[in-house]
Amino acid sequence: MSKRALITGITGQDGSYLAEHLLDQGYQVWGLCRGQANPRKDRIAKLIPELSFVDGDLMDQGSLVSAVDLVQPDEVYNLGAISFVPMSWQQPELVTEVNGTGVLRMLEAVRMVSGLTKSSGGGPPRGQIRFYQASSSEMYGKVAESPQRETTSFHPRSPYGVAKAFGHYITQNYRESYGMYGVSGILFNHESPRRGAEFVTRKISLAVSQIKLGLMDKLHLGNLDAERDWGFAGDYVRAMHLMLQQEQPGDYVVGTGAMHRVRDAARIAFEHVGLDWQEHVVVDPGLVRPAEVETLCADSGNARRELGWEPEVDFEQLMRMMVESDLRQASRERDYRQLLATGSW
Ligand code: NDP
Ligand code: GDR
Repeated sequence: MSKRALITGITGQDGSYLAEHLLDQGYQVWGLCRGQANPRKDRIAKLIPELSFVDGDLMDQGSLVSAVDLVQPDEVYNLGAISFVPMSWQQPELVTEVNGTGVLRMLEAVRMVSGLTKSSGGGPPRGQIRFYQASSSEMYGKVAESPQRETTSFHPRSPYGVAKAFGHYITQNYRESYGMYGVSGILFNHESPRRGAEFVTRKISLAVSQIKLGLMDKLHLGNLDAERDWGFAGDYVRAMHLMLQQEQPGDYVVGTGAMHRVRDAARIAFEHVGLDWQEHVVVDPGLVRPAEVETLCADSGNARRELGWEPEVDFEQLMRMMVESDLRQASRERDYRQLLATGSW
């Protein structure tokens, strides 16, 4: 019998890579989708035709219980969130509801369907359903030690980071209170050609492709000195799956251990198409955050030793992969527009 997985956040970057990975491993995969006509659902359904869908919203407890009951999954991956950090200053209450309380709702759905009640303490995990929570390096915020590991204390710098810390602790609490097999992956920034256009790496790769084709000239960025540990999303979903295959549940830090600045991302991307980044990048103080996370770097020693996980794509390869992908897409669109303008089909 093949295993069954339920993924929230299926229309997002990680949802798509994780679904592909699990299907490759022989799983049946369901994606939780919200809204009566979500255009992103059509896109992912075209990309991954083997996927099944179930309705639900992290804001709606009943819908989550119904979804878990219908799918009867072996594994639940809770990736759904409002994931763009600046949005969490604009709508802090909504972000807290989805990214924080939403985790609690998903855990409650798993607990109810599994029939779990209070743990008698200790012993092996109980219940059939294993739960993965998408925790974030944003919980470290103003870092207390570098690189950051599982034991590094949290000092989140945004409502997003605070909500993620709640999700992290409540997952630990369900493990301790109910004996649930629940784990959190503390993932550092990971990117890909499927990354949302609002995040800095994709904003850069999209702009570079447009500038190279003469369709725009300037790229406005905020803090060029912010340092991140950027990896490839396709590598990181392997770690999510491995975490749920361990005998004992545990939380793991996942990152490459290499740090780069925003300005390095811009330089590599522009250089890849033979351009000088300094001629095109404009610093816009309006894009600087109210409380910035200046630097993040992962110590993934535990994930490497205990899960046998290793990243395969480095930062330069990642930026070049994203630029190449956007350049192909932008060239196709330009050719299409030219065809339309000249009428020569
Ligand atoms: P995306 O922003 O690409 O995807 C977010 C997903 O969440 C979308 O599918 C969206 O669906 C869904 N979602 C939003 N609101 C709700 C809701 N109310 N109910 C159900 N689903 C909802 O994020 P990523 O794929 O990049 O990240 C996946 C997870 O990992 C997120 O939780 C993120 O916070 C976390 N994370 C990401 C990192 C990264 O670098 N990518 C690093 C660390 C953690 P819809 O189409 O309906 O809007
Ligand atoms: P982050 O990713 O906030 O780390 O969260 P993002 O790519 O948005 O920012 C990274 C760093 O770049 C700086 N920056 C800019 N960022 C954006 N978006 N746009 C700009 O123009 C710009 N200029 C400079 C930012 O200030 C920041 O320091 C991502 C998300 O995927 C979260 O959901 C996830 O939890 C964390 O990564 C780990």
